[in-house]
Amino acid sequence: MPQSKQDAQRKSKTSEGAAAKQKQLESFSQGPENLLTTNQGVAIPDNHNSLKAGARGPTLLEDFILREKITHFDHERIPERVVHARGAGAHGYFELTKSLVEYTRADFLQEAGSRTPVFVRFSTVAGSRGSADTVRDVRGFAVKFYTREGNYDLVGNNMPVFFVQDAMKFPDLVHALKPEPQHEMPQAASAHDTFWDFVSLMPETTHMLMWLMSDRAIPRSYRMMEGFGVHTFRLINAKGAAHFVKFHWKPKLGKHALVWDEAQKIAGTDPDYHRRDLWESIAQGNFPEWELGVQLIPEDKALSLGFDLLDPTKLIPEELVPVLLVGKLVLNRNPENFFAETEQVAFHPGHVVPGIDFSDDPLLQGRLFSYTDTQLSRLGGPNFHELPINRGVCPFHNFQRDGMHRMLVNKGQVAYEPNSLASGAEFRVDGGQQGFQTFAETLEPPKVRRRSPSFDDHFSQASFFWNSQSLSEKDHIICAFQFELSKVEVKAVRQRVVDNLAHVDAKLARKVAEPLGIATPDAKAAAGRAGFREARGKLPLETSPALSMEAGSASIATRRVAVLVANGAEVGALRVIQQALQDAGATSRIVSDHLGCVATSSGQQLAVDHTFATMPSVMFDAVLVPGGAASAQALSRNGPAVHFVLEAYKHCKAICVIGEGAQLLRTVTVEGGPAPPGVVIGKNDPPARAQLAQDFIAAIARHRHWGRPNIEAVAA
Ligand code: HDE
Repeated sequence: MPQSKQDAQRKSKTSEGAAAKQKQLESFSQGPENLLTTNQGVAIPDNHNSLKAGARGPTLLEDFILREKITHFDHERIPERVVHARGAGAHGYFELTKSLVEYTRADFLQEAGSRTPVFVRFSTVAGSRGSADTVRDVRGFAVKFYTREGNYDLVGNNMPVFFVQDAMKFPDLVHALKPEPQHEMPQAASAHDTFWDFVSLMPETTHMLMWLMSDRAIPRSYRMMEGFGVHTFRLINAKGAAHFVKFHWKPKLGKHALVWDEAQKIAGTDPDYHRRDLWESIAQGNFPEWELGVQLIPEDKALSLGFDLLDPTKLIPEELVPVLLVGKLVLNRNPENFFAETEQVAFHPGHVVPGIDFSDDPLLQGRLFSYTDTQLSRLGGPNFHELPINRGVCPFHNFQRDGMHRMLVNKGQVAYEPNSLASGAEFRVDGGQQGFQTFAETLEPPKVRRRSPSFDDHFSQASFFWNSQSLSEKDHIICAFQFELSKVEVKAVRQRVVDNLAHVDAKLARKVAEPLGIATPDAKAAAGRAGFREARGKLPLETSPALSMEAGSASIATRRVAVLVANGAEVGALRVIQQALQDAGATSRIVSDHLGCVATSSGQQLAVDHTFATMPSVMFDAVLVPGGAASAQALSRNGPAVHFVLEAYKHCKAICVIGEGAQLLRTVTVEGGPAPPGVVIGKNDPPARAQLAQDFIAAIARHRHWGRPNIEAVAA
C-alpha cells in the first residue's frame, strides 16, 4: 500500500479512537426542546402557577407537578469532594509519539500515532467548590484515559512530591489544612495556625513546604503548569519485565506563575480566573497542550539513587534520570454540562490497565483504598462507573449486580461464575495469562507497623530544591513563608517552623524569621524534637535547573495585553504593535474609563472593550500606553489608569509606553534615564514602530522582569 494511503488510514483510525468517548457521551445528551413534561413524560400545562384551592387560596398537596419539580430541586446537590472540591475539566486526546513497547504492554502506549480519548480535571486542594482559583495551594492534575483495555487514571498534582510519607497521616494533614473546625475559617488558605502547627511537628513535610511556598503554588494558568504522577509506578512489558516509572506532564506554553499580591487581587476580581482561562482558551481554539514524559528506572538500579523512590517526599532529578518524552495531551473540547462531567467524574489511582502497576509507596497504597470509598458517599452508591463520564469505551462485563441507581439491564438467569447455564458451555475465569497480571513482586517479611529508615532524610531534597531556585524565586519563597507565618498567632509554632528551616538553609531560616517577632532559628532545637531524623542523603548534583521556572518559554501565544486609552490617543504605532501581537498569538484589548468609543488624535472612533473598574491590570499579562498628548494627559489625571500602569510595574509585567504615554510611568522612571527592565519606551515615529513591536513582544516573552527599581515605592 502506498505510504500516503497508509498515513490516511492511520489518521482516520487515530481520530476515530479519540472520538470514541464523544460519540458515547452524545448518546446520553439532551438539548433544548420546545416541550415541558414531568419526569414521567406528562405534558405540563402551566410552569408559572401551582395548583390552588381558589386563585388566592392555599396550594394543594395534590399538585404532583409542583411536588416533582421542587423535590428534584431539593436534591440537586451532591457532597463536594473531601479534598480537590474546586475544579475545572476538559475533554481531549492523548497521542503517543514514541512507542513504549519495550517497557510496557499497555495497549495505548504501543503504537506511535495512536490516539486515546481523555478527560482531565484540574483542581485546588483545600478550598470548597465555590472558592477562588488563585489561592496558594497545590493543583490537582487528574487524567482519565479511555483506553481500549479499560480506563486508566493518572491522578497527579502540579508538584512532584507530597507532604506526608504514609497514608495514615493524610486525614491529619487535611484536617490541619482545611478551615479550622470551630468557625470554618479561613477558606482555601494554608496561612493559619493548625496547618503550620501540624507541619512544624512533621519535618517530613519540609520538602513539600518549599514547593508550596514557591511560585508553583500560584500558577498563571492551568495551561502553564507541569503535572506529576508523584508516586513511583511500574511499567510491565509483554515478557513480564518491570521498570519503575515517574510520570511528568510538560506544558507547551512553559511554566509560569502569578505574583502573590496579584493572585490575591485576582481572587476578588475574578475568582474563576483559572476555570475561565481554560474554558475560553478551548472555546477560542487555543488548545492547551502538554507532553507526557517518563523517567524509567530499571528495578535493579532503584537502590542506587541515594534515596528511596518509594518515599513520596522525594523526586528524581531530571538531570540524574532524563525525562523521555513519549506523547502529547491536547484538550480540545469543553464539557457540555459541568455537573454531569466535571463534577461526576470519578478518578482513582487504582484504575490501571495491563502493563501499568503500582509500587509499594505507602501513600499510594493508601490511595488505592480511598478513591472508590469516597465515590460511594459522593456519588451515592456502587454504580458510579455507569455514569456517562465514567464509562469505559471498551466492552465490560462481570457478575456484579444491582445497587443504587443501577442503569444496566443485565439479561439472563446467570449472575455467577463459574457457570454452564449462560451459553450452554462451561465458563470459568480461573487463572491463566489473560487480563491484568499483577507484577510478581517478592515481598519482605515480617508484618510491621513502622516507617522504613530509608525514609528518614527529611531535609536534603528541600535544600536541593532551594539551591536550584533563582535569586528572585528564593525571594518569593522567603516572602511566602513570612506572609503565612505572620498569620499564625501562636509564637511557638512560628518558631518551630523556622527551626526546621534552619536544616534546609541557614540564610533562608534567618530571613524568614526576621519580621516574625521570634528568636533566631535554632537548628539544635529542631533536632531535639520528636519526629526529627538526623539522616541526610547526598545527591550527586548540587542543583537541578529543571526545578526552576525562571527559563519560562519564548512564546507569547494567548497572552493578554491591555491598551490604555482616552480621547486623543495616537493609534499609528498602536496598530502596528497590535498586528504584531496578533501575529505572535497574543490578544490586545482596549481599556478606558467608559465603554463605547474614544476619539483618536486623527478623529476616528476607537471601540473600547473594557473599563479600568472591571478589568484591572491583574487581568492582563502586559500593558501598552499609546501616545497622543490629550490621551496621555487625561490618563495621568485618572487615578485608576495611573494605578493600572503602576500595578503592572510592581508586578514586573512588560510595559510599553509610546511618546506622551511615558507620563504614566513618571513616578518610577527618571526622564532620559535608562528604561527599567521590561519597560519599552518608544517614540511615535513610523520607522521605529516595527522595532518597538518586536521589543515589546520580547519583553512579554520574558513573562516577568524582576529586580526593577522603585518597586517598594509603588503603593499598588
Ligand atoms: Fe487524593 N483524594 N488522596 N491525592 N486526590 C481525592 O477522591 C486521598 C493524594 C488527588 O479531580 C479524593 O474523588 C488519600 C496524592 C487529586 O476528581 C479522596 C490520599 C495526590 C484528586 C482522596 C491522597 C492526590 C484527589 C477526594 C493519601 C497526588 C482530585 C474526591 C493516602 C499524587 C481528583 C475523590 C478529581 C482526590 C484521597 C493523596 C491527588 C478523598 C487518602 C499524593 C488530583 O479519595
